[in-house]
Amino acid sequence: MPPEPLSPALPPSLAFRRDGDVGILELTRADKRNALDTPTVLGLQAFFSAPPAGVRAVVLCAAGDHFSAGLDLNEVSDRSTTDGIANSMLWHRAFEALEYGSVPVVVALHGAVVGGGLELAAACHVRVAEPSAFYGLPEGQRGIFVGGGGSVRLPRLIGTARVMDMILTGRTYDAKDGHAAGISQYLVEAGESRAKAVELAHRIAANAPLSNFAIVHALPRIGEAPREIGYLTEALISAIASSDPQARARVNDFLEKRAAKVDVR
Ligand code: 1HE
Repeated sequence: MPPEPLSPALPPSLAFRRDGDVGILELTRADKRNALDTPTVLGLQAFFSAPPAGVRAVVLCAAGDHFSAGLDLNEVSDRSTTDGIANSMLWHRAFEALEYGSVPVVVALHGAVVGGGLELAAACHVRVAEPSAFYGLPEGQRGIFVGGGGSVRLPRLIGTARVMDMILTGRTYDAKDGHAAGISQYLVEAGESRAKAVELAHRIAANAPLSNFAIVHALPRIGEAPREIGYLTEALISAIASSDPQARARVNDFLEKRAAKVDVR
């Protein structure tokens, strides 16, 4: 599959391909270990704010030996406090566009998944890792702090105590321990993360669009809402989703023995 040019154009650090209704977005700045510079972050924001027509799920993956070395440190050295705030808020908007966009995102992880790279992975909806993956937050060592929403998302994913330890001491987790801690949902063999992510994305793309919308938008918000608001939101969303013609057709397919049963996979 050749890369597909998009409008607005992606920066050279990102490439897009299609596999049917699955979009594959690749970080392509392998020579800099996919360090995330401002054009890349703006490219992610533009892409996820308006995914290409016909794309119903996205795989985010990376070229080279590492998923991402995080923030491009060249951008930090001569930045004012005001510019630092603006830059962090730019990352927030970009990763929110991903997390609360219109398509679920499966991320394929290998090699370094550190700093802003881990923040990016945490904004995705499903994480698939290879044995080479390792996770770290070297911000403490670099004299900085997470700025891509990591202090919001990572404690929810793996707990404040682990994140505190990672930033304070520079502790890293290998793929196995990261998986046990809950960073990845799938741990696959070397070289298989992209194929697994594409397989999962095809499964997601086959869901009813309204179900995927409810899952991506309601589930995390319900998790953060007070109980009574959570129950109310759940009742409303589930009623809306199940009154959709696609839901009716799918339920009828099952009742009339045309749909697959739940199976171990
Ligand atoms: C970079 C970056 C970067 C590599 N910014 N240029 N992130 C970090 O503190 C991680 C820093 N990176 C590393 O620890 C290592 O590069 C890796 C473990 C990821 C990979 O090691 P290796 O031996 O494969 O590569 P390398 O030789 O260290 O790097 C290759 C090139 O990429 C080299 O440039 P070159 O011109 O000498 O070839 C590196 O300078 C460059 N490179 N990482 C800029 N991060 C929103 S706030 C988020 C806050 C953070 O993300 S803090 C964490 C920053």
